[in-house]
Amino acid sequence: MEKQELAEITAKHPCYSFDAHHKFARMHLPVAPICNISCNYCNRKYDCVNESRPGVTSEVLTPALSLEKFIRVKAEIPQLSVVGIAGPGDALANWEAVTSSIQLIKAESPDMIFCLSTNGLMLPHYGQDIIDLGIQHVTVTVNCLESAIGAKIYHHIHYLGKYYVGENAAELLIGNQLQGIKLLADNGILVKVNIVMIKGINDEHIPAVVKKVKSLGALMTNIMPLIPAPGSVFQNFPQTSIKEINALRDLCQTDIPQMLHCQQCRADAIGLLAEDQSHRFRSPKPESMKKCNLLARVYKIAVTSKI
Ligand code: CLF
Ligand code: SF4
Repeated sequence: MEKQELAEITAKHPCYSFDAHHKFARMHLPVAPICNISCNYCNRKYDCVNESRPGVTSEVLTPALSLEKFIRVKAEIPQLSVVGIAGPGDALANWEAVTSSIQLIKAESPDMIFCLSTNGLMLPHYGQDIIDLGIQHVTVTVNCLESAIGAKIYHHIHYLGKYYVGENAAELLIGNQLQGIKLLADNGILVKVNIVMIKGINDEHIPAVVKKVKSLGALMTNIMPLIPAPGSVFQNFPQTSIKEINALRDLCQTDIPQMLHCQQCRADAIGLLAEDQSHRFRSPKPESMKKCNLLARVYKIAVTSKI
């Protein structure tokens, strides 16, 4: 895609463009219930904290139901420009459902901009599929570059049928995140990197993360506060204050543009960033959704028991 064309698309993306966030709306498709890693700030009863605010659960949709919902939302919110996948687990741990949903919506509305967020573990495996599917915007959460720090942030990962913990897990995850960012950026995908600021764990290390992802081709970073989720390992950690976040953003602004207007949205958020309309479009639980939730629970038990 030409640079000019990408710039025009990005001008309509409410997260990538500050000017767009009052004018254009996004819709998240909650089609990704499963996650393949365990962040210590996450309680999987809630949405993925790498992109979302903890404490709000979402419905989970099948691809067919997400198309139905898209058609309803598009009819009522004409400023809708972006369809994104942001959990409630990881987009790439649910790749088949994500792919089918995007294909269905693309056939219905070819002009939509597609976006997804991921922890990056599976990027080296699905990066080419993302490019081929025509997704132009990808957010990767990268909290650190060193496995010793990562071991304090991630409890385990589940990768290609194996279960890893500690520094081995962190090293694999970080390596895949960085490799994936480079693959996407080299292919013209607009990569945003989210970083969760956890005081005493990665706060002093964040400027190094920003510099590294910039060198790999990331376009902007979004330094987000830790919101301690009840039931998570970090539940008693202090919430990072906006003053601390802003000081770090100011420091990193000299390296790469900073996102300043993130709302840490729900996995089923709909509308302008500051005016969530998701409650208007929620559907009663159909059988297919119950099956989705059951699948997520079974997977979680399997992963937790290292099967
Ligand atoms: Fe959604 Fe994320 Fe795409 Fe935006 S959200 S997948 S990039 S369309 Fe945006 Fe929400 Fe912040 Fe995410 S305000 S949590 S940065
Ligand atoms: Fe939770 Fe981390 Fe998975 Fe997101 S990537 S759902 S925060 S474990």
